[in-house]
Formats: sequence, structure tokens, C-alpha cells
Amino acid sequence: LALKADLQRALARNELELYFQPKVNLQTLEIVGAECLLRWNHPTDGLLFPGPLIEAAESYNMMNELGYWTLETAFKGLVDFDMQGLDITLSVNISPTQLYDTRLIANLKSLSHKYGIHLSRLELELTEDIAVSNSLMVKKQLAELHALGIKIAVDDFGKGYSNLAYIREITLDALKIDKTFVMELSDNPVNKAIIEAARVIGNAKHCEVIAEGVETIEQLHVLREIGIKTGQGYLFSKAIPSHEFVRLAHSDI
Ligand code: G
Ligand code: G
Ligand code: MN
Ligand code: NA
Repeated sequence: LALKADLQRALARNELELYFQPKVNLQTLEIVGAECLLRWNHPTDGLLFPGPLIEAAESYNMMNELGYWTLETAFKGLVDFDMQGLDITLSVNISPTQLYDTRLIANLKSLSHKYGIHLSRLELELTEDIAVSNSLMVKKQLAELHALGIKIAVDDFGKGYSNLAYIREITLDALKIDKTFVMELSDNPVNKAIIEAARVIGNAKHCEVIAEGVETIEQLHVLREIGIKTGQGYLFSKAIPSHEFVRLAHSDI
């Protein structure tokens, strides 16, 4: 856990950076989007993963501030990518605290207006637990976000306390299959069955199904065979800084 002062300094002195992990069409290997992942350029410890920072933000009641920084930086990223000729969508992870924030919708609308970027270019990733939480507030918030054209993705699908009855009720644009099922494909045949089941559910709900954690060619082949159209993983790229992402998107994976 980071200290409150660290977090405040990181926000004030611009130590935060968004990295982009390509989302890839598994047939053509074309980059169709990216997931934004927070990184912390710590003044003495170097580049850090975001876990401790996010935990700190939650415990010091600064998650909405950190989340706003991430959303605004994603909009700036979309403006930059547009200028580089990349017409892609960006996915941003949002925490339950942000989803419960009554200002979320107004903030998104004003960012869209400020940067001239349509909200349909943005996807919000919610962990399965929050997406299926049986809360009227969450349901209303999701419906309103969706009505604005924002895409809603359930992250880490299969890993949380799946409530399939709830998955059935809410409007979804994407199911992201948790990376453990993909990474352990060759260890246990049940993993393949679970991915197939996710594909069937996604088809029935008319939503995109994305495989995370694709690390090997063998896994890519199995996913193609199952009929999964989109994937992310180290086989294609880890999360990289924006200038590297632009370069990668203009070349071939
Ligand atoms: O690359 P990776 O180690 O970055 O991500 C670690 C975890 O942190 C993942 O579960 C990811 O969803 C989460 N995460 C990364 N960036 C953000 C962010 O901007 N907001 C939130 N809420 N979570 C993030
Ligand atoms: O938001 P989510 O919890 O899905 O966060 C994605 C996490 O998975 C990030 O920490 C990201 O860096 C990591 N990740 C992305 N691709 C791979 C991969 O192919 N293998 C592994 N082990 N981790 C990955
Ligand atoms: Mn995610
Ligand atoms: Na995930």
C-alpha cells in the first residue's frame, strides 16, 4: 500500500502514465483497440504496477480522483490516436467506487465534449463481482452509460462470484474471459469447455467475447477453433507506452 502523500504527489507531479495493451482480431491479428493500464513512474523505485496505488486511492478516499485522471488521459489518448490515423476504441478499468459515484456520467459527458470524442469510443471494464452485484443503483448506472453509447465490458469473467441470472439481465457489450482459463488451456480440458460456454453466452447476448492472457501460438489456435474473435495477451504485446502502441498499430504483429 502506498502512502497518501505518495499518491498526492504522483497525481500532482504527473508521475502517472497510461500504458496500452493491444486488443487483437484473432483471425487477422489486426489491432482493434486497447486496454488502458495504469503505471506509476516512481521517482526512486522506477516503473511500478498499479496495485498498491489503486489500493491506496481506495483507502484514502481518492479513487474518484485517480479514476478521473485515468478517464481524462484515455480521452487525450483517443485524440492522439485519431491524429495518428488510428480509429480504435479504448477500454478503461473502473472500480466499484467510481461506478457508485453520482458524478461519473456528468464527468464522462463533459470529457467527451471537451475532447470532441464520441462516448462510443470508450469501453468501461467492470469486474464481474460489481457487474453482477444485485444493486439497483448499479443496474441504473449501467443502463444509463449504455444509453450514452459507452460500451460495458465484464472483466475477469468466470473468476468472480458469477451470477449468471444477473449477467442475463444486464446489457453488456463485451465479456472478457479471465486470463487463467486461457493460460491453463493445455493443463485441464475443462478450461476449453468454459471458454466455449462463454462464447455461447456471448453470442446469445449479442456481445463481444474477448480472451485475455493469450501467451502462446497453441492457445491462439485453440481460441480460433472455439470461435473466439478477439484476444489480448503477451503473445501480441504487453501494455506499452502510447508512442510504442502507435508504432505497433501501424506495423504488423
Ligand atoms: O497490468 P496490470 O498489472 O496493470 O494491472 C493490474 C490490475 O490493476 C488489473 O486488475 C487492472 O484491472 C487494474 N488496473 C490497471 N489500471 C487500472 C485503472 O486505471 N483503474 C482501475 N480501477 N484498475 C486498474
Ligand atoms: O484488468 P485485468 O484484471 O484483466 O488486468 C489485466 C492484467 O493482466 C494486467 O496486470 C496485465 O498486465 C496482465 N496481462 C495482460 N496480458 C497478460 C498475459 O498474456 N499473461 C499474463 N500473465 N498477464 C497478462
Ligand atoms: Mn481489465
Ligand atoms: Na481480466
